[in-house]
Amino acid sequence: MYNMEEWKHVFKLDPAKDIDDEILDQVCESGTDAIIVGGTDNVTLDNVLQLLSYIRRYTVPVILEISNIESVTPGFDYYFVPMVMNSKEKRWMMDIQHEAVVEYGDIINWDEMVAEGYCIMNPNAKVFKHTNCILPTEEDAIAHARMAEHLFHLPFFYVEYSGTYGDPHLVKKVKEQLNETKLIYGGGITTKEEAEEMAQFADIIVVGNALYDNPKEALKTVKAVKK
Ligand code: 1GP
Repeated sequence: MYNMEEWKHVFKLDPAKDIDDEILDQVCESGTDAIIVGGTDNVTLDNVLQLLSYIRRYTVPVILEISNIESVTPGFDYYFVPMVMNSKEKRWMMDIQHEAVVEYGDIINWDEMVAEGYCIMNPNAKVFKHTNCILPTEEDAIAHARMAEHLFHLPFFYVEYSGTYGDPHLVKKVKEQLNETKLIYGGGITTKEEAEEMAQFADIIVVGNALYDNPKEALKTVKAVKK
């Protein structure tokens, strides 16, 4: 449907957070390759539907990054399914996904489902605590990337620093391991310079929080990476 292979830039909107319509319009018209709807806490069917129906007035592809089963609804172009590779609990890698497939397996459109191997690198991020992660060393992160590519054949490996700007050296090292699996980087991108830096290594960069904190600067990250 869409050529994700060519995507470079994505905005992530948190359905639990308020955003002005005017800014939302600019996000939708920014030229970003897609908008991910996703968050950690207080993601409900109500706030997901609200955001979806607003974004749907535009042509930009819209993805639901599934954080809980209750908030899943039809109408998105894709559903990204996080599998947290550095969680201490198998639950976050496999079991909650399994539960969902037990319940909805008959009606899932598999062409819309896209798995993401998550490697969460910021110990202060909500999602790190929520999914009971262990902080990976560079060596660990590289091994997760190799497993994502060679053992699991995942379409995406997501280096997640949510809330803080990450280590470009590590992102570069991780990228060197990946050929088929695409690398997503997210975390702390607030300026076009940071976007450019991470886009040297990551196939796709994700900008989230900055849209709420300093939308004017955040919007500039699109042109910085899509030349
Ligand atoms: C969060 O990776 C995204 O899942 C983006 O991170 O909110 O820090 O930009 P920020």
